[in-house]
Amino acid sequence: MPSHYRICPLCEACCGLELKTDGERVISIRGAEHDVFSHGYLCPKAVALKDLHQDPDRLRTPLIRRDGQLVPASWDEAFAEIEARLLPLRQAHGPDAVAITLGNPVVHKAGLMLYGPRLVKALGTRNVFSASTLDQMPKQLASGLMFGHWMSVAVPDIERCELLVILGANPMVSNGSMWTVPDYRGKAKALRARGGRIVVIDPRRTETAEAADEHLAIRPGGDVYLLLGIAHTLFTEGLVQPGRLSEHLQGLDAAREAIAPWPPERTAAGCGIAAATQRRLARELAASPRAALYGRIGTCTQRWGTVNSWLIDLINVLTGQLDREGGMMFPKAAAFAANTQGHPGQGRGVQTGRRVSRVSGAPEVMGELPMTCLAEEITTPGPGQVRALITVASNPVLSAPGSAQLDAALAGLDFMLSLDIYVNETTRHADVILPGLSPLEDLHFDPAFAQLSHRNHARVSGPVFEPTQPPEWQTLLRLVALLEGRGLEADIGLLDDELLAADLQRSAGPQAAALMQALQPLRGPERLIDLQLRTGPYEGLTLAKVQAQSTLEQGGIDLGPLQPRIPELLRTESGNIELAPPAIVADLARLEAPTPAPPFSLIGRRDVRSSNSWLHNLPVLAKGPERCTLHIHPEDAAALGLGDYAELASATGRVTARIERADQMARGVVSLPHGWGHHLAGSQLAVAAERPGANLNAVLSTDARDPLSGNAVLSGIEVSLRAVPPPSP
Ligand SMILES: Nc1nc2c(c(=O)[nH]1)N[C@H]1C(S)=C(S)[C@@H](COP(=O)(O)OP(=O)(O)OC[C@H]3O[C@@H](n4cnc5c(=O)[nH]c(N)nc54)[C@H](O)[C@@H]3O)O[C@H]1N2
Ligand SMILES: Nc1nc2c(c(=O)[nH]1)N[C@H]1C(S)=C(S)[C@@H](COP(=O)(O)OP(=O)(O)OC[C@H]3O[C@@H](n4cnc5c(=O)[nH]c(N)nc54)[C@H](O)[C@@H]3O)O[C@H]1N2
Ligand code: SF4
Ligand SMILES: [Mo]
Repeated sequence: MPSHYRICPLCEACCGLELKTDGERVISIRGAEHDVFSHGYLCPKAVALKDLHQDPDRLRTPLIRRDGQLVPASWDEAFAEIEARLLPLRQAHGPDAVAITLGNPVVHKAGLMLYGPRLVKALGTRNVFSASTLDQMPKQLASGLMFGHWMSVAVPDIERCELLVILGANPMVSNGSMWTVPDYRGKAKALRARGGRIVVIDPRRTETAEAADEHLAIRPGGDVYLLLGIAHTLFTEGLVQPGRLSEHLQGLDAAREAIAPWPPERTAAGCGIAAATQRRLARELAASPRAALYGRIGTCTQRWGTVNSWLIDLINVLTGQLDREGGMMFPKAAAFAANTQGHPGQGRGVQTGRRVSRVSGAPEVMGELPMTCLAEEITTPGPGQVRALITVASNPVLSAPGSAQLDAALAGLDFMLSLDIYVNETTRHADVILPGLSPLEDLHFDPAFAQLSHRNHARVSGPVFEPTQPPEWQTLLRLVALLEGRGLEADIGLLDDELLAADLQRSAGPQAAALMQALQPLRGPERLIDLQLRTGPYEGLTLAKVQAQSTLEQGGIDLGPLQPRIPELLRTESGNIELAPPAIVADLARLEAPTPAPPFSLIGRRDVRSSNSWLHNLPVLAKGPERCTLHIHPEDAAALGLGDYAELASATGRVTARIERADQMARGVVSLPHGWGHHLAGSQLAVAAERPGANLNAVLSTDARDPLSGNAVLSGIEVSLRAVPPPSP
């Protein structure tokens, strides 16, 4: 029975897997024991790759809408339909009339990740939206402003750390985010076994908190106050000790001044954490020889997301923990890392607001507008109105706030194209759907997550089965060809060559032709990966070399523990770490004294057997207890007289959810996971529809954003609850 080495594409941990197959069937899936990065670890989702490969609902042919129904069609028919319907709309109304959304799996699929930007460029639209503004945009913006590049994000050096403080993340369940760290559980255990400590700051006593030394139940949305209190303590108690970084800092005095109004005694009410505790945390972070303060999605999906992300790294700098072994360090990826290219220690920094959204005037960040602006751009008449939409691996009807408005807006589009593998809540509105591959039919390489890994590595895995459809990079290029007016018969190979040659002309100048030659005979993503490895920071790496070592026996190439990278990594204009970016300091000036907490606040939650909205159709993950439940403290449930179900209402929406009493919740905080609500007519998700769950995003509103990054506010929403009978089936 053949065994295959395969990297899991389902989450950021990027675990190496061992698959045994028999003909077209998957027999078993285990962790790849010799993988240099994940060492045999895997989670329950990896096993579901078998169900995903075999899922009868997974699309295996294009679909076209005929007489209101989505029916199977050939690829040529599908592209002809796109040409006939999309191009005239764009011609008549201009490039901004066509919007695009890019979803989470784009980052996990090299073909989508490397060729998606080609489509975005060919569209030439300002209306680019992605899951980034429902997630980590604040982190990327703060990192960009401080260190000079969007992907210069520091991660905990967990294997050498002695004090790990986790704010708004649950890696025990999520398996890490903006921090590629397979087997967090094992690494956390080892940290504690060597005498280290873990502190988790989260409104819910999470799985990660249960396995830590200390849990502090913060008030939802209150992180800005806690972080200010910590930073203030560092300044006023003489604990500022950036050490080696001192000569690379810009704006230390401005940062001190911005924080001066916020002593812990003033911030305690806003975060629900006593002033003495805030001071103790500051002293511990400063005193530890190896400490990391790590903040993730809970700190980003707030009004103060960018300010929070800045404060976190400011504290890491002030305590001397940034860029130090065992602290927060910067990975050095073998390929695709802009912070390894260009001039070491010098750059142009990042900019935002080069365009603004038409309706709300929200600034562009990283080339994107906020996802919470999509619906209004479709429904508000006037020049530049969005009339057509392309969704690429995204399900905003479940994943974006204001679901009901967005769902209605999609129904009103003149044309919608989806690149997806399911007919789901979003793609049911499409006029044409072009399917992607099963992950087991596709090449796997991680352009993004190697830039966020707790240890440097290079790994790649090939398809386990012969592809049954064109790979998605080719689909994207066919769309580019249509948009460029090359027609239905365009030579995609030639287009690929031309686009790469043009890129090389810009980046490599006189060496372009020789490089192009060296990459023969590769095409598509493989050629781009080879190019990036060859021109990356590790001498002698090529795709062939990484492929040769990415086997079950060798498990990829280990490139060692993280090394200090400042000042070489910096790409700011000043060549220093910007400690007080003016936009962030100005935003902070608008922070007001804390107000009392509302009676009930709503937060989210993730489950080990789920991934956002799209693994709910796989039997191996769907079985067992219902996962889309509203967690509430038992005493709160009793006080409200709740039975088995409650209606949850915000100022803008309401849903009914099953109640689960959970003493992990702080009083006055309730939690519902996102990505559910699979009851909408026209979806083709037979398993998911059996237990559809409630859509959290139907309760959340499109109005609340972090103004700097455009990120949606998904946490700390004021809600009310009342007992209701079970929903009728
Ligand atoms: N309230 C609330 N909302 C949230 C969050 C939250 O915490 N709370 N989390 C947010 C976060 S962090 C994220 S990242 C977003 C995710 O939200 P989205 O980006 O919308 O992504 P998913 O829900 O992961 O849906 C993925 C889509 O890609 C399709 N797909 C899967 N594999 C492939 C493939 O190989 N090719 C193609 N073409 N399509 C594929 C799936 O069928 C599905 O339609 O949700 C966000 N929404
Ligand atoms: N099993 C599973 N794994 C996943 C996913 C999934 O859906 N399921 N999604 C993947 C994706 S797209 C992402 S982005 C990552 C996210 O990975 P993580 O960032 O680890 O995300 P969560 O598990 O949602 O943890 C966020 C934590 O923030 C807490 N929180 C909520 N509000 C606040 C607040 O105001 N302050 C603080 N301090 N904490 C708060 C929540 O209670 C929660 O425990 O996970 C990825 N991995
Ligand atoms: S932790 Fe993530 S990458 Fe690892 S097996 Fe699970 S889903 Fe796959
Ligand atoms: Mo995400």
